[in-house]
Amino acid sequence: MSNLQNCWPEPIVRVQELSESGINSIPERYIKPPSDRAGLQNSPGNDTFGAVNIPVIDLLGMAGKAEEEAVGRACREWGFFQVVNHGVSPEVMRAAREGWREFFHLPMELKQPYANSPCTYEGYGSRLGVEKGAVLDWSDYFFLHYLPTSLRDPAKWPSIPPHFRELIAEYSQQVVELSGRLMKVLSRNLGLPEDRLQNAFGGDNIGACLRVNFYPKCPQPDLTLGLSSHSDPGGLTLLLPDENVPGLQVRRGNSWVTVDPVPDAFIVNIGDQMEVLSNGIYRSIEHRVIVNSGKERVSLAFFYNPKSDIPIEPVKELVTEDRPALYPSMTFDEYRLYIRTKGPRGKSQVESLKSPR
Ligand SMILES: O=C(O)CCC(=O)C(=O)O
Repeated sequence: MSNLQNCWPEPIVRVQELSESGINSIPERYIKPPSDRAGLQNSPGNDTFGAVNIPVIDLLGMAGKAEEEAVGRACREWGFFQVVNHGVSPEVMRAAREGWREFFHLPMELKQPYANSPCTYEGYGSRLGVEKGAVLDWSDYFFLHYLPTSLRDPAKWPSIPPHFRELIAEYSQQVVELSGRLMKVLSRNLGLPEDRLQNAFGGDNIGACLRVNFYPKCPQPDLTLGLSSHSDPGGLTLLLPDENVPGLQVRRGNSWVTVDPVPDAFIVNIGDQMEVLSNGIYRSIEHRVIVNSGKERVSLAFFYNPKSDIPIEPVKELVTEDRPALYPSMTFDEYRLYIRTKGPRGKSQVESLKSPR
């Protein structure tokens, strides 16, 4: 990732500070073009056609074929699902989320030492992308690496609240285990040996990182977004949403479905690398986050990614004469430079790679 510059193109403004300053209109930098704004039409579990929610899958009640079919169908039709009884400790999940909430509420002088740069993105940040003059999102975040261990540096993780670093490591380990289990289910559902996708990701040498998003209250939520529409560049994302405040919207045709979070569930979605490996069978779907004037929101997005320097391409068993390879081979390092440079841009990158059929 050495091609990225060391400094942001403009001074960084913490959205939380803006929000807490008591302004009643948002600076122009955060105002989205009318076509990108959230509007007022959505509420949890509803889209413009009525009550809809992404599939909810109970891993305890299912084994083998049933689990495989439910997960596979969700990844083909929605690219998103919620998973319950997944094996990650609810106590650890809640403690991690509350620990991060506490971190964001620390005084600025305790957070500022973690300020990040676009070179690695690691640390406390307030923008994605380095284009001068870009319209920004209404959120701050903290980004850290968990795997590979050569990139893991707990000294760069928050040391407050007490024992937080150990908790982050415990949470991450449990989420990695769940991700590995889902990778097997996804492989089997494609008719592949269960380790096939994991091996294509680099076996034990995968990447894993955490981005914790903090969406402060916004005085004009209809003019902006907490996170612009994007598809995730990596493999799989396991999102722990705020238990009280909905905000995630998933694209469904021409409308947006606001996800109604199930208590103690993870929201799982397919990323671009998985769409590529599956030769377009699994779909990496655009999503975005809306904000509101009454409540702040915290979410923990855990990204399970391929080893960053190996070629990722459609697995050969899924390439046939009738279904030629839809995407060229590319390393994840090459691929993610796009989002790190331009910021979130819908599905434009993976779509631009697609070969015409
Ligand atoms: O906050 C959310 O609900 C979604 C976050 C997200 O899409 C991301 O971090 O990539």
